[in-house]
Amino acid sequence: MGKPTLTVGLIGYQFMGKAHSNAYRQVGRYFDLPVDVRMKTICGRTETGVRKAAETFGWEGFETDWRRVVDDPEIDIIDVSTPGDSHCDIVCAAAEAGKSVWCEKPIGNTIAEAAKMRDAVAKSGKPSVVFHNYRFAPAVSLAKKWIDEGRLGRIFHFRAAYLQDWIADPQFPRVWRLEKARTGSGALGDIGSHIIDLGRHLVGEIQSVVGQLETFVTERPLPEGGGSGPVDVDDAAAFIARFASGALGTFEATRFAVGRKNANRFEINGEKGSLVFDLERMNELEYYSELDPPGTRGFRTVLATDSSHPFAGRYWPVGHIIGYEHTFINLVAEALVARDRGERFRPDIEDGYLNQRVLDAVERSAASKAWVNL
Ligand code: SOE
Repeated sequence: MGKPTLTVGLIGYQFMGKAHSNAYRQVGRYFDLPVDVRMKTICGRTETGVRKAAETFGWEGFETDWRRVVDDPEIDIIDVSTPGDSHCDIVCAAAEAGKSVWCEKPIGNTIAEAAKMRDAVAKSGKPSVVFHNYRFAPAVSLAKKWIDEGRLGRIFHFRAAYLQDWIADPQFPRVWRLEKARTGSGALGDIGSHIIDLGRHLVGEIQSVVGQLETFVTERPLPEGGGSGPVDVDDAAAFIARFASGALGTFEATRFAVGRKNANRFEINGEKGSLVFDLERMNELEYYSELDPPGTRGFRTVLATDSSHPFAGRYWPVGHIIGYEHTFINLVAEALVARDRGERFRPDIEDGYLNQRVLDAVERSAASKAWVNL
């Protein structure tokens, strides 16, 4: 008697479609899973593009109409990796069709959409997933383990910055991520959602925020040519948060940190010590402990590949480091195991909604120039 099979339909085939395809294809080769993953259908609007993606990424077939994928009775999981303006329609249709929804972040373009998706998934009774992949970098999972073990004690600060620079050139075209109607918000939702999720995951729920949004370049060439168009989303966001625990959060998300390509870094300061994670050194966790003998204290670098560390041994022996793509493989593995055990996987659509509440509060705070309570 072989293992049961979970059949996946993936909607979207660009960057996240590529990362998710790799995870579905690889996960069974590195983890002992209770199920086999069948990569049945990948979907995209342009036949030439999605046909090539199916061949390249290893999908059995392809579709150009997502509704046909949602209606396929053989499909158990609908993975939503499209631009934000189609998430709500696809997620709600998939939930209503009784599928398990696995959605990219942020789940919605607005809090209203996020609430609708949360409700549709809750009504379906099916487990859900949101692709906040950085929780599953071994060093971040190790930070979570140590915090939960009380190694830092009371947390005073969560300080996070997610810095990119891919649109610092004003001639970069107004792609879909720069159009509010397509994407909801700019750096705030796209990369700010990641550090919000990490803050909630590692420190706890956020009680109130005050924020500032900035759009440095307000007009850009249209990608299809023929002139230029307005940019109506933020290029950069900065906000302060008060966690329900009383910890203080400082968050920055920008696409204008010239020289920073995908620099996602956080530092957590507690009464007994501090932790620092930097995606550009993603296998390492910087640790300072007040418990060390006086005179010997200092930040040390822990390489999160030890046999006692999360995900250890899944890929290579101690000291052999892993990469960005492995965070998605780890996430998929954890989600499949949780599903099999009937345990709640996190982050799920409820986390996606709670993250969206913070995004919405920051936008309202920036507009009103005042603190907003969640
Ligand atoms: C673009 O900012 C992007 O691809 C984000 O959408 C991803 O979530 C992030 O992990 C990498 O950068």
